[in-house]
Amino acid sequence: MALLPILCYPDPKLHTVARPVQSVDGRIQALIADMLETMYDANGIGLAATQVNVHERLIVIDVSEQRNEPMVLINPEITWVSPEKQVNDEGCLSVPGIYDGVERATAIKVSALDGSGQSRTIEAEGLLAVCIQHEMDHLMGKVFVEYLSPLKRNRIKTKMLKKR
Ligand code: K1U
Ligand code: ZN
Repeated sequence: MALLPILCYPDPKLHTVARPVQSVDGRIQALIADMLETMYDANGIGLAATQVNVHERLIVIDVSEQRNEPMVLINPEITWVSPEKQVNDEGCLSVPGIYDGVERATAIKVSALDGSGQSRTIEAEGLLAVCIQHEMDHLMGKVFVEYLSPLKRNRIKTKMLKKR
């Protein structure tokens, strides 16, 4: 297993649209193991392959308190979103130190393959629903700061560039 470098905003590679995973083979299983290790090491609750510069539709998540309930979503598709929306504070491992409110659906249904290539349907609410929507945005090349005002976004961009 290996820790993978995480791309930092405003790296243009974060805006790449990911392609579907063609086959859940040994290469993908090794990537899943590395992404889980990287997510736990960074104290994140989720990580999209885009963030480690792999542009395939794969995300890992663990929102459990004990950090022992890893979830793998391959080729995820949202099949239902609740009409109810809520603003939650979000963070991002690609935008370290920045937290701000984003409006998301409070509940969603998602179909995806798991780490063994089995088809799954997930009904999510609360933090899990927020995290899945955040990670699926990454796969579409969208970073959460793009929901913020241009003024806030530009301030964040300047701060991140100075940090480099
Ligand atoms: O995608 C990522 O960069 C991971 C990100 C996921 C996320 C956190 C919060 C809301 C939506 C999505 C993180 O894990 S940020 C760091 C973190 O652990 C965290 C931040 C706020 C609340 C809970 C956890
Ligand atoms: Zn993120």
